[in-house]
Amino acid sequence: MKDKIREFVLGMGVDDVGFAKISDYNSPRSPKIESIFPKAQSIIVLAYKELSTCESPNMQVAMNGRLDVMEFSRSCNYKLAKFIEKELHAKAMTISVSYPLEMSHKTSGAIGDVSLRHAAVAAGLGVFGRHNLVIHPELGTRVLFTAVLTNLELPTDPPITDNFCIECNICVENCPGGALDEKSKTHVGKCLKNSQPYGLGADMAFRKKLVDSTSDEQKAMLKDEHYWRLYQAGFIGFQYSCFNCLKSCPIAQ
Ligand code: B12
Ligand code: SF4
Ligand code: SF4
Repeated sequence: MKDKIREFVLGMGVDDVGFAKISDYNSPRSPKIESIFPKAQSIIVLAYKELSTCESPNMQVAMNGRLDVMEFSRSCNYKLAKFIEKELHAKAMTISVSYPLEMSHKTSGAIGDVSLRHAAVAAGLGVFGRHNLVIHPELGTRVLFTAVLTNLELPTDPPITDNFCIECNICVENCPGGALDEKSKTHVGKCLKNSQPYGLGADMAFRKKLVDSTSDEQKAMLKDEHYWRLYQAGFIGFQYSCFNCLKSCPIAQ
């Protein structure tokens, strides 16, 4: 069964795939899988190489590369889920690259329904590095994940026991916000300030300032590039302005 699924996934152009029994997935801060899909038995994790666009100093181009992977991965997730339902006569549910996310005070909009890093580690696709990202043996850090949950019983792939991180600290030194200074913890606020300057925090601050401003100040604010970028983020979705930890890690590059 795993071979059939692997062949289907790799045939779509996905870079790698791994399997884990739900009981082997352990992400202490994430919701229990039973609360998402009570009969789920396994998680299938798909790995996609991030393009060299992440190296571009032009943030539109860098983000466009991310959008390409996101769109491709959404299609692959859906096709795999359909394959499982139609050909293997089982149930499947897709987990996307990042959003939609639960946007609440409880999660601060920073906890996915399934932690794809923990799922990738459980499925033998990589190990955590000093940057708190998962390093894949061939794709390095420039890898994104999606997943499909299913009630098929699929045995867990062997875990990776090597530690690829060489503790060179390049990721920590290249983080513009100091978000990686503390080991094994990404400081969410510090990262967001740099990686998503047109996110929820910026949107709230802009609106508050707008209502507290005079009519002339409001006109100036609406003509400002900052608002134009917020506007674009409003319909495109998350706009990352930093890829430093992802692109600077030398492993497998
Ligand atoms: C919300 C989110 C964020 C938030 C919050 C991050 C956070 N604290 O988890 C913010 C906006 C800060 C963020 C930033 C980034 N993100 Co993000 N993000 C997510 C998302 C949607 C959910 C993550 C989540 O649920 N976190 C909450 C819980 C699970 O985290 P946690 O238990 O507190 O674990 C943290 C630490 O304890 C530590 N950790 C946990 N266990 C262990 C074990 C060891 C041994 C070590 C060393 C560390 C460690 O890692 C976590 C980092 O704080 C995932 C997609 C998904 N559904 O998984 C993508 C995801 C994690 N992001 C990703 C990426 C690439 C990024 C960015 C590079 C931004 C960008 N330009 O793309 C940065 C990198 C930040 C970094 N170095 O950690 C990728 C990571 C791919 C990979 N190779 O690992 C993911 C998996 C998206 C994807 N589908 O591929 N992200
Ligand atoms: S994405 Fe940028 S700001 Fe966020 S942790 Fe990585 S290097 Fe730091
Ligand atoms: S840049 Fe260096 S310290 Fe950071 S994760 Fe990669 S190998 Fe580890």
